[in-house]
Amino acid sequence: MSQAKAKRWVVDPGTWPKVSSVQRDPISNLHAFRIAYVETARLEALLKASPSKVLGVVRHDRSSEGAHGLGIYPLVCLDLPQFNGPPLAEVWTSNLPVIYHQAEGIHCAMNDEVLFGVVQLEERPGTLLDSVTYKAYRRLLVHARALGYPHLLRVWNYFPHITRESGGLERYQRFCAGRHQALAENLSGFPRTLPAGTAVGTRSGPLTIHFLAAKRPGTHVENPRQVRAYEYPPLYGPSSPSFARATLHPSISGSQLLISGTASVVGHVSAHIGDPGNQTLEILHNLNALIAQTEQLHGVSRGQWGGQALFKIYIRHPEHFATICDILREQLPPHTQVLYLQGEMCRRELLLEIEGILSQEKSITINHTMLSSRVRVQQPALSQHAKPDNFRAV
Ligand code: 3EB
Repeated sequence: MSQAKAKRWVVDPGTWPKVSSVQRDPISNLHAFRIAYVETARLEALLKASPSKVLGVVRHDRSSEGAHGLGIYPLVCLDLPQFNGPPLAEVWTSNLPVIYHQAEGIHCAMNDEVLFGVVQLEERPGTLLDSVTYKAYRRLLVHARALGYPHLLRVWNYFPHITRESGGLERYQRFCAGRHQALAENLSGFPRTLPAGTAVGTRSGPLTIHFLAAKRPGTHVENPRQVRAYEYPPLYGPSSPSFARATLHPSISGSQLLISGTASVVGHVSAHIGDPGNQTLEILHNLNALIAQTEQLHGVSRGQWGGQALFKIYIRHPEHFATICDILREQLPPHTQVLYLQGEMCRRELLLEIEGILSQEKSITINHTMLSSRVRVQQPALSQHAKPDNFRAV
């Protein structure tokens, strides 16, 4: 990487206005990152008030591209139409000092713990998605390592026409091949160190990858109800998908669980074909199992997930929105921030996918009775090996 070409800014910590009533941190004011869905209409005012604290912004209306082109923070613009409510942007903030870095099409913001970055590559006519993906991943891995953040925690991948055929393979399969090759070559500890992931099809736009990397390793978690994605049989493509089901990021002010895009997949098979309601319930079951696994293996107890919680729901067909939304309104805890977007899953039969971020705040004991009464999950009819666990995590 050419340091000479790189632009760098050091920005002092300032004060970030309160963006959401659910954000609270009574123990420590220092946090490596926080995320909030903020009304796009309020975004500019918030950013102007305190640009120093922004790690990155994710917008879901491509028309916004260039709107903040002069911002020093990484900006991700995705063509994933939002279903309901006022337009929301996802804002990543930190109250540690932040440094920005831009080089070779990569834009990063970093503090003493984490790096938030985005890389975007156009697909030129005649090039295949595997080679574009390989190039993007190589770049991000090389840069993140050179900047001192070798541990990938979480990656989001977006590109159009995800299930379209291209040269005898589906585009998602080509994407998986390029990603697999770059990670196998450049990620130390591969595949056990693979980050949590999302891969969703947009309506238009370049290959856009944003990611969170860290100075210290996170803990990658697998789901007992699902085959590890990187061990999927070749049935789904020549290279397996390179992601973990979740990553736990430990931090002094409390940990975050970064949950991958979770679909109605049991074992490695898509469940409830054609049935958005049951796919939603199966996903909740998968999320419960994943959270329970994290708690068992990593000494977290249910009552500790009292910090902020965000969920992003990707839905393939607008006509399924009402059904899915009705279920999730009941099932997700009231203090969660939820964003519904229209996007395409990598398998044609998958109708939705849910990703999330849960936070713990250390030293806070939350009344368990209060938590259990907040959320009740109906057990999906087709649950086989999952525990009868309620979604009490947040
Ligand atoms: C699945 O479980 C559904 O390729 O990065 C979910 C999350 C899925 C991430 C990825 C794919 C990815 O296989 C698909």
